[in-house]
Amino acid sequence: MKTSRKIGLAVAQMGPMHLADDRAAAVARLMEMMREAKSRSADLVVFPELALTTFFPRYWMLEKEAEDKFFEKSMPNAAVQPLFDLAVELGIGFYLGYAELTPERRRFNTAILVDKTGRIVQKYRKIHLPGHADHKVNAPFQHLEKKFFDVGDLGFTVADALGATIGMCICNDRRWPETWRVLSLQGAELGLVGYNTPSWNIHWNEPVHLRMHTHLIALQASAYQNAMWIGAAAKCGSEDGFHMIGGSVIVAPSGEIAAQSSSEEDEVIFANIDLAIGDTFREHVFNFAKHRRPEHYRLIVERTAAGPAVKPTESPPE
Ligand code: CDV
Repeated sequence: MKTSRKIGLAVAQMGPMHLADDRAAAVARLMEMMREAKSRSADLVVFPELALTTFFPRYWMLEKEAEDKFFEKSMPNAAVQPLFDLAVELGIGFYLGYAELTPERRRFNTAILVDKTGRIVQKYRKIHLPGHADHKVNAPFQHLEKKFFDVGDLGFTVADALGATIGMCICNDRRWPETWRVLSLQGAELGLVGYNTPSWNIHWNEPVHLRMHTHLIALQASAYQNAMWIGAAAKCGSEDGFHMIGGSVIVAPSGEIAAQSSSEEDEVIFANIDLAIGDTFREHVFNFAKHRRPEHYRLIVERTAAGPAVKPTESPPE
């Protein structure tokens, strides 16, 4: 049995952020949940994707209007500084998702990892951007991430912080096995993800229950196959009439759910996670060095879309 290596992990789910809600309201809610996380002895609290605003990609507007209303020009800025100050005061780290406008006027869907001293130790810019860039006039709402955001340019990286090797991703990234494998190949023991998942799919008539099912199955399989813990924080409930799923979870390297939210409101869930559980999986069934066969995985990096079958390298036995 391995010596346990425990860290307190909190996931702070947010209920709806309406169009009328300003940054101060968001930050006040995040601060309240950060206090609760600390009271439950968390070392780290995970907040959602685009936690400071409503999920604005559902609205058609010009890029400039979106920049003015929903993007952060610096981080921390005056509105968010109290959250950083509280993290230092309490001695707690956090993951925070927000819309980033760079000095070069590039726009990213971004998450940062902040340590207990208030320092940004890692930044991630969302790579798998779902949705579309055109105006779907007949759709009940838009999903304009391809219009408002550039594809992330920082790759999938890990940081040694808060007692763990931590990797980050954002929302739709969690559905792609490549995300988690690239993180686990760098030794990630804990993956953090924030999300806004609309309950309805504007592209096809997907039954609502599948939204929760595919969310959970992606996280549980990814945690297991990569021998890592995952903390996933929703922004959920009905934002100005547009409903999004909850289902914030902490998943163990076994794929089992260690904690799950039970509301569609602001809610903190917590688990005292033992990173050593991941070591056991990494040593045995997912001992990458022993069992992976990258020479047979070339298509994964050579192809984006599915293409023709490859020829077998040898004839099958008679
Ligand atoms: N914000 C997201 O990336 N949402 C997607 C929706 C569009 C499916 C998700 O994967 O949850």
